Formats: sequence, structure tokens, C-alpha cells
Amino acid sequence: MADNMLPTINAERIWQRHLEMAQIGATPGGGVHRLALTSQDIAAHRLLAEWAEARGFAVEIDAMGNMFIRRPGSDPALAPVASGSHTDTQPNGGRFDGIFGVLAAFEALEAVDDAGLTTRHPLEAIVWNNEEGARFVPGCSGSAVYTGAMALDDMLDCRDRDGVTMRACVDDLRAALPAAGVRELGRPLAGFVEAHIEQGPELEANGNTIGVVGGMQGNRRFHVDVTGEDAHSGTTPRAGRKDAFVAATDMAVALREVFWDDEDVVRFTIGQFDVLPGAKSVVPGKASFTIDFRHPSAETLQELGDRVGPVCTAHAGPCHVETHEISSAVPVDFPKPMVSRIAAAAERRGFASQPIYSGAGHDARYLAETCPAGMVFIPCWRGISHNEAERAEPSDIAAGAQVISDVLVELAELP
Ligand code: HGY
Ligand code: MN
Ligand code: MN
Repeated sequence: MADNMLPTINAERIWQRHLEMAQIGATPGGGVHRLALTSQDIAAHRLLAEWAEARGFAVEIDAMGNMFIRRPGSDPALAPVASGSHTDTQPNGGRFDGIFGVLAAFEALEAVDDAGLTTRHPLEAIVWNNEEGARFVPGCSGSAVYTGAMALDDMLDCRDRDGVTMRACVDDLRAALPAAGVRELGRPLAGFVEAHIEQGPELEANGNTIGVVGGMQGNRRFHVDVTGEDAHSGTTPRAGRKDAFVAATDMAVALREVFWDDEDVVRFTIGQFDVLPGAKSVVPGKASFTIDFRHPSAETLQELGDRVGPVCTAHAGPCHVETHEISSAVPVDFPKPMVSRIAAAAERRGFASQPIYSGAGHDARYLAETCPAGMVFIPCWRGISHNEAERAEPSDIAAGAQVISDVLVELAELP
């Protein structure tokens, strides 16, 4: 298709849609609190579905709560070409993480529709359920169940901290969108590209607009439970204590040393740390914490990750410790033809671009196991993300959406 035939996205429209979406779950600090399939997240799905219905696009939901918005192609027998990301956020998330990829995908469908273009393959904009894993652990369960990397019933049986199941939340989503069709789980896609803010400083530092993502590092996540004995803080001698906080902090300090590398490539984070009963005059009998470990090397992930259990046991003292591996994902490289296609699309549009590697995890990781997949990054202010101060510029959002639209249109013409 001649370059001048490629539809042009509407920069103002996609920016206004970001501002509208940012109202759903808006926090006083300027961020967004929209945990997976809470009423706020369901409201975001409903708003998107309203926009889709106004366009005459079909809306479907699968058994894992993933939502698919489709613009038909000339050959309905062909698998859809898709783009998308997630609407759920971290507890104090930003206004662009995830939602930019969803709105870039939707804008691509709208630009093609405005241009009156008939594509061979259907085009789809997808909202993957529970990417962040802030409410239901593990994250990316929507895309992982879609691709078969995680089991549907296991993920539907997951409970949040209040004991609510994912299954009940998917039912709530379907009840909120009664007009949505039922999508069978795992229907193949002919290709998938995801747009996302970089969540790192590289593009901004280099003055580039588009990051052509070559791959994504792997991860291993653990939950560590330490059991000691509640005791009176005034009468219990140190020698007689089974202080779970002391044991857990000894473990954390020891783990930080094990995961310390001078090259600063290892990403080791203890993001949740709970102490019970949490009373100032009670020696804690329970402590638990999470480990989020990431690295680009599968061997290092294996070697260092396997040390979590033994290190925790060695520092348990008089307490008992159990380490559970919550989830793991190997590093992924996107197929070269897709990476080149994205780079060429950015080049044709004259966007300053560079190759880049993703430190963050994304749904495209799982899609890459089932179809040609790739990612497009845009800069975010100082690389800040998972933070209410997260910020992206309208011009970069428009550029990212334009590359997504161009790539989707090209893919939709392939046999
Ligand atoms: O944690 C991640 O990498 C993603 O932002 N959920
Ligand atoms: Mn994200
Ligand atoms: Mn995120």
C-alpha cells in the first residue's frame, strides 16, 4: 500500500480519550487507582465498549475476562491482526501505563474506519485482563491464559486480599457489558503489536520518539512466609523469642547481597513486606514478603532464583520459613521480521527511533509464543512509572499510535 494511502491517526482524539480514561480511578496525587476488574476497571472497559459500539465495532469477552474489539476485514476466515495492552493499574499507578497501548490500538481501528479502508484481515483492539497483578497474583494472567501458558481454572480461582475470586470479577465484567459477545478462549491471531510507554529513561535521554523493542527480560517472583511465635514485648527475653520480623529482615539483607551485581543488571525488589499481628507490644509471630527478580539471562534467572529458598532457610533462626515461587517467565526476543517492520514504519514517518530492550514485563511476552509479535515504546518523563507522576507527551502518544496503525494495516494485507 502506498505510504500516502496509510490512514492518519487523530492526535487530538487519542489525547482526549486518555484524559477521559484518566478520570476513572483518578487519585488525588494525579495518578490512577484501577485494580483489575474492580468497579473502576470495569467502568474503563464499559467506556471503551461504548466508543466501540458507536463505531459499529464488535465487542467480545472471553472466559478469562479479556476484551476484544473487532473491525471486520474483507475475509472473515482470516485470523485477526491485533494490538492492545491493559487497563488495570498499580495501586498508585500512572495515567499511561497500559491504557496507552489500549487507546493506540483503538485509535488505529478508528483511523482505518475514518479512511474507509477495507483490510483483508479483521483488525482487533484487545484489553488483556490483570496485567499488573496488583490485585490478583500472578500478573499477565489474562494473556497467559489466552496463550495456554497458565491454566484458566487456576487463574479464575485466584483470590484477592479480601477473598474475592477472579471468577466472580469476570462475571461482574460480563454483567456490566451484557451486549458483549462470548469469545472462545485462545482464538488465534495473525499478529500482535503492543504500544507502551518505555517506563525507563533511555528514549527521553536520547531524544528519540519511538523505541523498537527487540525483546524483554525474564522474571521470577516469590512469596516468602516466615512463622515464629507471638509474644509479650515486655516480658519475653531475646533468647526466648521466635521473632518473625527479625528472621525476615535477616533474610532480606542476605538476599540483597546474593542479588547484588556490580554491573547493575540484576533487578531485585522486595515490594510487599507484611508483619503480623502488627501490634507495638507484640513480638511478631508472622512475617511475609515478596521478591520480584528480573534479568535478561535465562541462566542467571535459574542460578540466582534457585538460591532464594536456601538463603531464606539459612537465616530463619528459630522461625519456620516457606518460600513459594509465584510465577516465572523466560526472556523473549521478538521475531526479526516484526522488529524490522516496526523500525521501517517509524522511519517512513520520520520519527526519531532506536532499538530498545524492555526491562518491564508486558502481555506481548505471551503473545510472542503464539503469533508474530512486537512492541513499540514511546518516552515517558524521566522514565518514571508505577508512580502517580508518570507522564507522556501528546505528540509522542500520537507518534506511537501512528506506528501501530501503519504496522496493523500492513499486517492486515498479508496472506
Ligand atoms: O511489572 C511490570 O513489569 C509491568 O509493568 N506490570
Ligand atoms: Mn504496563
Ligand atoms: Mn505496569
